[in-house]
Amino acid sequence: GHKSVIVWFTGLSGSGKSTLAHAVEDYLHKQGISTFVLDGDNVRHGLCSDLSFSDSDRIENIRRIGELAKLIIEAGVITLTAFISPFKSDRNSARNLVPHGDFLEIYCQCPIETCEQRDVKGLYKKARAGEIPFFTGIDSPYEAPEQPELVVNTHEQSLDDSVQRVIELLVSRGVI
Ligand code: GGZ
Repeated sequence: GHKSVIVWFTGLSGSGKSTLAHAVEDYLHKQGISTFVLDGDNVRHGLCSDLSFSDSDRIENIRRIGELAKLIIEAGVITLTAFISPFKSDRNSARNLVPHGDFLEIYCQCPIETCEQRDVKGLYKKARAGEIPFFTGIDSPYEAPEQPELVVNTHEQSLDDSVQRVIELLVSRGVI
């Protein structure tokens, strides 16, 4: 058995949130544990397709994701969310939707220079060229978590190491 919790990844675009969430999911699936990953690919194109990247729309994006994650854990499924979620207050609102201990915040720390070098989708280049306004880390803020349950440094740690750190957290918190 396992406890259903929200595992909330936060960090810049290109910091590895979604990759890590899916790698943790693969690990848990091999143990027969049911999980669900929410990320931009399955949320921003559907449930939140009416929202932009203005501060107020990001706040609404994160509010919906928090409520959705809460519903999914009520179904007994570990929910992994991978959104920039740049504002501390919105992450804390999501945390406060569920019982104490059922929300684990994981900061995917990575220097913006590295995210920009990776530039998997070419978005940093476009943002620098002024083609994407309000890009996080360039002309829109990112508030780093002060007391996350875990920090993974995706610049220095391998993906396997980061997965192990997350699994250790889940074990130490009695989730799995
Ligand atoms: C940041 C943006 C922007 C702007 C489009 N700022 O690397 P990606 O592509 O896949 O991740 C980014 C994603 C961020 O969406 P979130 O829902 O996670 O953001 S938030 O939590 O702030 O609501 C990036 C892409 O969308 N993208 N425009 N202006 N990222």
